[in-house]
Amino acid sequence: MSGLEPGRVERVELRRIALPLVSPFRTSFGVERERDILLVRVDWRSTDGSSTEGWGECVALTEPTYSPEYVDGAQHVITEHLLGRLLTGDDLHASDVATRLATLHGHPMAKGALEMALLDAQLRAAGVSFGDHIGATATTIPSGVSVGIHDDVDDLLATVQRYVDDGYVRIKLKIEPGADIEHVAAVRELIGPDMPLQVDANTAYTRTDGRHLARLDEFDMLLIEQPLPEHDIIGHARLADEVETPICLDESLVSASGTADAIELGACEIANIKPGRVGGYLEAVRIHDLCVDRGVPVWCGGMLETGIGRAANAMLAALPGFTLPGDISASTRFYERDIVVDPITITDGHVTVPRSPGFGFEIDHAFLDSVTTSTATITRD
Ligand code: SMG
Ligand code: MG
Repeated sequence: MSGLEPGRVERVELRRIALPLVSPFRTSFGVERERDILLVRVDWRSTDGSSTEGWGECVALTEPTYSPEYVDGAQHVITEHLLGRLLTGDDLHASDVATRLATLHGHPMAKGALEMALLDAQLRAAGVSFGDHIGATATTIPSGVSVGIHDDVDDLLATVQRYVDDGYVRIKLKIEPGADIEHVAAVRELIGPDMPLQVDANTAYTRTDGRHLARLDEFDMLLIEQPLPEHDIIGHARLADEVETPICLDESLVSASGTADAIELGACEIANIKPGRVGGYLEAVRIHDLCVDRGVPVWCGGMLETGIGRAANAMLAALPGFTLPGDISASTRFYERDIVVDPITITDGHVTVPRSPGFGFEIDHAFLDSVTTSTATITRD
């Protein structure tokens, strides 16, 4: 990677933490109440002899509901298969991680967490922020909030009103069959015609739902996110012809090349970029560049990250192609207390992009220790 000193990984710590959510978060695939999160800490030694630590956050959920990965599996594949390939050689760059792990299929969230930890360390060693490294320019970014499915429409409206009062500039509603048209209509009426609104189905519909989903067109939304199963690219392309609201892909997009194909087939009118889903922040930047080149608007998704992942997402979303508000809400949206000393907050609906080296967060070690449920250390031979 240009301008960064190569080095070696001396030691890796895999830490699991338990963080309760401030309220249950329901999607079409289930309810999250507490996060069990895998963090990766690396001790990095540059070829110039200096030592730095770097942190990565794995976005795999407890169960393989959002994608095939799950947190126990991610820890297992890292320990048994991935790490060994990174603990050799003295002149590693974070940008080599994907190539070194390429013969192992899948597991983008596990790979992405490792690449993130190395990138954080390598950037901190150079005193450079990830944002500056990739040419991100925005100093603040608009903050959107993702609202879970509510059984009761009045409860949903009360929740949305609270987020509007908090200053969020864009509302995303989770939907599923039976909790869609009526919910969107009520929220649109509450927030008025001008506030940006979008929905996310997390694959809950089928190819035959085109006419039903077209009923959402009258609510003038930014996009419909991932209505169909992730492998159904042709189905999304057909839906894009049937429905006026732009179709945005999330789960379907797992690489830059796959994103290029989905765009070419007419299935992806807008892209949700999530670094964990695509194997890391460097592939996320490549997808951003590709989408800018093809004229496809992008925004940064979220996986209920702690302050580690949220800071990194904010830096990524400061790239110029991120023209739509992302799911980068305040830390307090999900957590009572964060594991960083400088959690993401929103002011006038915007998040200030961190500027300090690496991914720009500082760990709150005492609190982190208090929520740690296990720690495993792997040292280089
Ligand atoms: O981090 O603000 C966040 C969550 C955003 O809705 C969100 N994420 O499909 O986009 C998505 C979901 C995935 C996680 S749902 C448990
Ligand atoms: Mg989504």
